[in-house]
Amino acid sequence: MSIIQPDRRLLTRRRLLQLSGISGVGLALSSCGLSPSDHLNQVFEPLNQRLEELLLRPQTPVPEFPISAIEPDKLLINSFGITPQIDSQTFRLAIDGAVHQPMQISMSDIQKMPLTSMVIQHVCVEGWAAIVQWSGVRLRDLIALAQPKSEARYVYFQSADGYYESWDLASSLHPQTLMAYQKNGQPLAIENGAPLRLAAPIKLGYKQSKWVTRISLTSELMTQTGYWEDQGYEWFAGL
Ligand SMILES: Nc1nc2c(c(=O)[nH]1)N[C@H]1C(S)=C(S)[C@@H](COP(=O)(O)O)O[C@H]1N2
Ligand SMILES: [Mo]
Repeated sequence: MSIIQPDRRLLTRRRLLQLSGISGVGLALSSCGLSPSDHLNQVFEPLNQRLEELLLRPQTPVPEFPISAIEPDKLLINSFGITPQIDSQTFRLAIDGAVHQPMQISMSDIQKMPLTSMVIQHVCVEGWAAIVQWSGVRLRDLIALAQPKSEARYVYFQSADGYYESWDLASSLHPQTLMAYQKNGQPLAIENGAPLRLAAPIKLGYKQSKWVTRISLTSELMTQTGYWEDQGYEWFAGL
């Protein structure tokens, strides 16, 4: 299964990773619907991650698209199960784990934080992509509020539909990694993950959890790394 290449720079980076022989990126892109039987990926993930972090320079901003490039009809709804209905008035996002200040934060408090908008490409491994504008709060600002402990290295995201994901901390602190509550200038639709979803130009679509209810920092990568990852998809899933 092929993937849309947003630009040559990304192709070059991916090539580099493939040539280095350490990347699972190629593996993931061909694994749609398959379930690799080997667990070697798991074992090598931390090594992979360190090298990928180095090669991809996770804090480097990804070039954005103009507003005129937005493709409103191209973002396909991709949900593995039921669409949870969340009351944004009573909703609280929990941030806990390896933090000094565990917290529960309301949407109105989140919406008082600085708003960041970006027009980026969303890439799904199933072979489609869409240029979308996401607006919301930087995940790094939320994580900073909870005061991460020095041992924090990974970030787990729990979603209301039972979906779960984990990211490396560096990617989570990227300036274009957002907890979005708007899409294309409108409040986020329920199907797109309202009230709050992950959005970032640095990772594949399945890393971008919708309906996030809980963010937990950890020092270790635990066995259940993600809904699709646990079925064989690559964990880092960098673009
Ligand atoms: N909670 C949750 N988040 C999810 C998914 C899901 O099934 N549940 N699907 C993922 C996949 S594979 C993609 S491509 C995007 C799709 O986002 P969209 O439905 O807003 O287009 O959501 C991601 N986040
Ligand atoms: Mo996807």
